Amino acid sequence: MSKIIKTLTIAGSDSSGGAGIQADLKTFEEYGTYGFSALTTIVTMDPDNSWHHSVYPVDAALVAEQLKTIFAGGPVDAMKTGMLGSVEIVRVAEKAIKDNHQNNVVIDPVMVCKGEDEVLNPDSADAIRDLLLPLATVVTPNLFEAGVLSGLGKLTTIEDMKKASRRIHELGAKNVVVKGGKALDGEKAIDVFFDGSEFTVLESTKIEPAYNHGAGCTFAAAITGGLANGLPVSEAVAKAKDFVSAAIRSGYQFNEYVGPVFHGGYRLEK
Ligand code: PXL
Repeated sequence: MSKIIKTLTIAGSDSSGGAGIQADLKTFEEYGTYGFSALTTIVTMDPDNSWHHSVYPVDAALVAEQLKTIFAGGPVDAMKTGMLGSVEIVRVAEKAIKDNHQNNVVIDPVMVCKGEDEVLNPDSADAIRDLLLPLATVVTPNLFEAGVLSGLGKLTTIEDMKKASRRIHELGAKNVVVKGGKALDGEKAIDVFFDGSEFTVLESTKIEPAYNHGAGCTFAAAITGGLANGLPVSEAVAKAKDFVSAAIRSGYQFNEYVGPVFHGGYRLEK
C-alpha cells in the first residue's frame, strides 16, 4: 500500500446519513482517503413533527479530546469543518488548526439545515467569521450563509454572489465558493468561485427531482478529498461540483420529508 492520505471532519452527526460526518466520511472514502472525525453535535429529525431538527451539541472539552487523539498522528492531508454547534466548539477547532499547523482547511460555515431558515446560533456564526475564515483555504457558504458572512443580506443574482465572495475573501478566506445551487432563478445550478483575483462561474444543469439532502456537506468534503490528493484548489472545486452532481443524480427518496444524496454516485457513473 502506498502512503495513506488522511482527511478529517469536525462536524455533527446526521443520523439520517446524508449530511454531517456521515456525508464526510463516505465522501472521504470515495476519494481514496482515510477519514478521521471529531463529533460536535448530534442532530435528530422528528417524523412526528414535520421532520423538525433538534441539535444537541457535544461538550467542547470532549471535542478537544477527540482532536487530541486525531492529531496524535500529526497533521492530516486536508480537513473540513461542518456544523460546530457552539462558540466554544468553534474556538476548539480554531486552536486545533493553529496548534497543529494544519493546512488545506475547508470551512463549510453551516448555519442552518435545509428547510430551516433561522440561523441556528448567531454567536457561532460570528465566531466562524472571525476565528475560522482567516484560517480557511476554502470557504463554502450557501447563498444564505454568504449573505450573513458578508453582511449583504439576501443575495439574488450572480453579481450579488460575486460581491459577497469579495467581502468574504477580505475576511481572510483564501478561496471562496458561494453555492447558489438551485436557489437562483433559471435553468442552471450556479456556484461562484473566487480565488482572490478571478471569478469563475460554475454551472450545471438543475436536477429534478432533487434528492439533495447533504449536498452541501458532500461538496465541502469532496473539495477536502481533492486537496488531500494534491489537486490545486480550482481543480478540487471543479471536481467536487461533478462529484456532488452525480451524488444528487443518484439520490433517493428516504421518506415523505427528505431525499438524501448518494455519496457513491460518481463512482457508479464511471
Ligand atoms: O446540511 C446541513 C447539516 C450539517 N450537519 C448536520 C446536519 C445538517 C442538516 O441536516 O444534520 C449534522
